[in-house]
Amino acid sequence: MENNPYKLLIAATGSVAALKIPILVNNLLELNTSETPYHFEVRLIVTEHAKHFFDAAELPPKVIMFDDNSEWQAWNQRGDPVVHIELGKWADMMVIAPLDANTLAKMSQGICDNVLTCTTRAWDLTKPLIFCPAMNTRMWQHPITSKQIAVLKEWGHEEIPPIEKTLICGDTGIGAMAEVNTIIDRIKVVANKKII
Ligand code: PCO
Repeated sequence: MENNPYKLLIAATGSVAALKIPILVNNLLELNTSETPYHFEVRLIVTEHAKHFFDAAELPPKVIMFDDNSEWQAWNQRGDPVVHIELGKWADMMVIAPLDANTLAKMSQGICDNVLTCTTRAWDLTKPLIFCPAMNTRMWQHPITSKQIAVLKEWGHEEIPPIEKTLICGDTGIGAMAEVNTIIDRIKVVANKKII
């Protein structure tokens, strides 16, 4: 199974819910036992603002993290790898958790100005892409949000909707990222479709 891993590209944007990235990634790798039909190999893409919310030292050593600097460092001349293209080819599935209001807006318009949005812009739509919005309730309720989510769904991307909680800023309402277990359960179901 380790020779034929299921390649998961986890992506994080600049919502405070990015603080859940270490637990999401660690819990995913803990699923890799001899009893499970899949063996996840995880790579992580982050925006510059996502890095603000977690400590990369809490990631399992096996997980390679890509940021904008990795993209620019990798390419110097013709023939060098283009990170956002290589990651898209590598991945069996992409999961954006959290997807903040800004990156949602950019994706829906085709804007690609960092390693994460360049990866989604070049995404092969035959492969699954799951997104987990997270934002303040007031942003969530603005009519532009549902319009932009509908665009992503039209392309076949799948939403795991945000939930109601008392948010980090003290407001209570919809906008918190779906629970890590909910996200992992969905990843398992989608991954199983490829394996079975
Ligand atoms: C800030 N925005 C938010 C939205 C994202 N928040 C969440 C949860 C976490 C804690 O349970 C951070 C995961 O609150 O997803 O808080 C308000 S302006």
